Amino acid sequence: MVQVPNFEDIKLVAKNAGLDDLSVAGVEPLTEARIAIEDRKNRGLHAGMHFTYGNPERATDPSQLFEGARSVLVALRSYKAPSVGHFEVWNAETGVAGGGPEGLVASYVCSDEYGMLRQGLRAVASYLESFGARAEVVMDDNRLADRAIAAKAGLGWLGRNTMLLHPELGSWTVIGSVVTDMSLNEEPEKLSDGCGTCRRCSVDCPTGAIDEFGVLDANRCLAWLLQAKGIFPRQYRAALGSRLYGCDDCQVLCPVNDTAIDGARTAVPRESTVDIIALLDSSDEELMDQYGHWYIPRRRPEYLRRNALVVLGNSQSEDDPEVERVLANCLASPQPLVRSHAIWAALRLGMRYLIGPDEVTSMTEGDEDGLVRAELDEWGILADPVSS
Ligand code: B12
Ligand code: SF4
Ligand code: SF4
Repeated sequence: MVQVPNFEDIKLVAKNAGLDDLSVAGVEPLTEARIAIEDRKNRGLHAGMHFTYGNPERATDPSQLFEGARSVLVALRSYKAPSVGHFEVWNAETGVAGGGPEGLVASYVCSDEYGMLRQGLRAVASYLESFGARAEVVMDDNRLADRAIAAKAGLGWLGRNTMLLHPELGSWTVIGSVVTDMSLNEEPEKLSDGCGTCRRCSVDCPTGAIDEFGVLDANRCLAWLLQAKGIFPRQYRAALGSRLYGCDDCQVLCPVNDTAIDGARTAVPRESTVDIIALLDSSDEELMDQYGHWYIPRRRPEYLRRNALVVLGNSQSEDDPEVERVLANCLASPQPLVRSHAIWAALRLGMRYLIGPDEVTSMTEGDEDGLVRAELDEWGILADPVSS
C-alpha cells in the first residue's frame, strides 16, 4: 500500500517551490460550475470561446483527468499587482493615453508566472511520485475549471468580478493543480462570499462586462476582445484606452486587493509597457520572437498590429511625426485587417489628410472580406472620397 505523506510536508515542498498557498479537494463533479458554464454558453456570454466551454462536463469532473484520480492539490501563486505608475500612462476618465503611444500589458504576463507556477506544481508532483503515487500537473487547461476547484479547496471565494479572491492574497494569483491517485486529507470548508454589498468591479469595468454577480459577458470584456479573431469591435475601441494585452481594471480597484500581501517574487520580469511605434515597425518574425508567449489569435502577428493600432488611435499623439509615418505605412499594409484599423486610428487622431482618393483606391484593392471598405464606409469616405 502507498504511504501517504504528511500534508504539512507537502505544503512545505510547495512553499519552497514558490507556491503561496496549497489545499486539497476531492474529485467529485463541480456541479455548480458546470451549470454556470452551460448557462453562460446558452446565453452566448462566452463569445464563442472554447476553453472550458468546449466540454463543460469534462472540465468540471476532475475524476476524468485520469482513471483512478482521487484527490486534487490546488495551489496559488501570487504575483505583483501593477504599480501605480503603470496606470498613470492612461487617463481612466477618458480612456486615452497621456504619456505617448505606449501600450499596457496586464500584470500576470509582466513576468513568467505560469512558468513558475508549473515549476512549483511539478515539484509537488515529484514529491508525491516519490511515495509511489501517480501525479499530474493541470493548469490553465481546457480540462479543468481552475477557479471552481480552488474555491472547492477553500482557497478563496468567487467574487463578483468572477476572480478567485483569497482572503490574504487577494486576486493577484494564478491557479494550478496536481491531480493524484493518492487519497489525501478531507477538503476544508468552502469560504463564503466576502464581496458583501460592494459593486466596484462592476461599476468600474470600462465596458460594463460584469452586470450580474460572478457572470462575465466575454463579448464585452477587453481581455477577451484583445484575443478574439476578426476586427476589434468598433463600439469598444475607445474604451480599450492603452491596454495592449489583458485588462486588470476589475482587480485594481477591488478593495480586497488593498490589503493583499504582495507576492513580490523573483520571476523573470518582462515588458510591462510596449512602445507602439516600435511594435508597428517590427517584422512578423520580430513580433513573434518578442510576443510569442502571448495568446495571439491564429498565431498571426497582424492581430498584434490590429490591437496596437487601436491603442495608437487612442493615444492623442497626433502631433508626433513618427505616428504619422507609421500610420502611413500601416495604411499601405498588404493586410486588410491592418489597413482597416489604421484607417480608424488615423481618423480618430484627426489625420483625414492621410486618406486621399488615391489611397482609397489602393487600400480597397485586395480587400476580399470587405474590412477596408466597411471602415471607410463607417466614416462616410466611400461616399465622399475627396473631402478632407
Ligand atoms: C476563458 C478564460 C478567460 C476568458 C473568460 C474569463 C471568464 N471570466 O469567463 C478571458 C479571456 C476574458 C479571461 C480573462 C482573464 N483571465 Co482568464 N481564464 C480563462 C480560463 C482559460 C477558463 C475560464 C472559464 O472556464 N470560464 C468559464 C466561467 C463560467 O468559469 P469561471 O471563469 O471559472 O467562473 C466561475 C465563477 O465565476 C463561478 N460563477 C459563474 N457564475 C456564477 C454566478 C454566481 C452567482 C456565483 C457566485 C459564481 C458564479 O463559477 C464559474 C465556474 O467555476 C481560465 C483557466 C481555467 N482552465 O480555468 C483562466 C483564468 C480564469 N484566467 C485568469 C486570469 C488571471 C485572467 C485575467 C485576470 C487576465 C488579465 N489580466 O487580462 C482576466 C480576468 C477577467 C475576468 N474578470 O475574468 C486566472 C484567474 C486567477 C484567479 N485568481 O481567479 C485563470 C484561472 C488562469 C489560471 N490558471 O490562473 N480569462
Ligand atoms: S478584465 Fe477589464 S473589461 Fe474584462 S471584466 Fe474586468 S474590467 Fe471589465
Ligand atoms: S470589487 Fe468588490 S464586488 Fe468586485 S470582486 Fe472586489 S470585493 Fe467583490
